[in-house]
Amino acid sequence: MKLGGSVITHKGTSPPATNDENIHRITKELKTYKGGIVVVLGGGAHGHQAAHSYGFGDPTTNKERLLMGIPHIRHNMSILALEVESALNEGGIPTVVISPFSISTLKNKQIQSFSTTIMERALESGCVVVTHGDVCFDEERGASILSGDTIAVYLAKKLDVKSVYIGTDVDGVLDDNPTLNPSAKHIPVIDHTNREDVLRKTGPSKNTDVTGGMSKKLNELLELAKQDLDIVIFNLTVPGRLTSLLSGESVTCTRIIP
Ligand code: IP8
Repeated sequence: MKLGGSVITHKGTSPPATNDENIHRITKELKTYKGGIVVVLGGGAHGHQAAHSYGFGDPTTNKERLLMGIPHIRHNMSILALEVESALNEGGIPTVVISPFSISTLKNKQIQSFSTTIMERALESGCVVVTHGDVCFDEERGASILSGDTIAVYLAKKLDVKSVYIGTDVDGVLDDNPTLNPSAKHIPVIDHTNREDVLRKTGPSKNTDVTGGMSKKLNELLELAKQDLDIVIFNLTVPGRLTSLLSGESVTCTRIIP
C-alpha cells in the first residue's frame, strides 16, 4: 500500500507539514483490513523539497553536494515515518518503521541490494511494516533518491504480495494534467492495447518531484503487471475509497493489467 506524498503531507509547505487529518483517516481505513500490509510512504513535502535543494534530480550535481543532503532528507523522512507509525500504533495497528537507508544500496539510481529479512520477520510477527521513499548511498553517484513506487514494485516481486494499491490525489491515471486541463479524462484500465498511448500522454509531475512522477510510476507498474497481481492506482484523498478497495468492492480507479 503506497501512501502518496501529496496525500499524507501538505506539499509545498516549508518547514514540511504532515497532513494529520488524512493520516488519521487512512489509519481507520487500514484498520478494516485484517491481513498483512506493507505501507510505503511517498516523500511529499518532507522528501522532495529537501532532495531538490541539494540538487537531486539534476544530473550535473556533484557527489559531495548529494552526500551533504543525506542528513537533512533522512531527518525529514524519519519525522514523516514516525508520524505515520504513531498514528497506526495509536489506532490499534501494531506497526514498525524499517527505513531503506539502513537496508539498501543503489548503483546508478537502481537498487543494488535491499534486504527484506527484517521486514519478513516483522510481518510474520503480526506487525504492519512502514517503509518509505528515502535517500540511499549510491555506488556510482554517492547518493540517490529511492522512490516509494520503486520500493513498492520491488517488494511486490520479493514478498508474497497479492495486491499493490497506489494511493494518490487523483482518481487514477488521467489522459492529461488535470490542473492544466480540467476536462482530462480518467483511464479505468491500462493494458497492452493502450499502454503506449497512455505513456506518451503522462509526463513528469508538476510538483517538486525528483523521482519522475507518473510516467516512471507507470512504467514500473506495467512491468510488475506481468506477474498477475491486483494493481490499482486510486484516489486516497476520497474518504472511504481505501476501505471499499480493501473489502473488494469496485471503486473509481485505474487498474493495470498485462
Ligand atoms: O515520493 C521520494 O519518494 P516518492 C522520497 O515515492 C524522497 O517518489 C526522499 C524524495
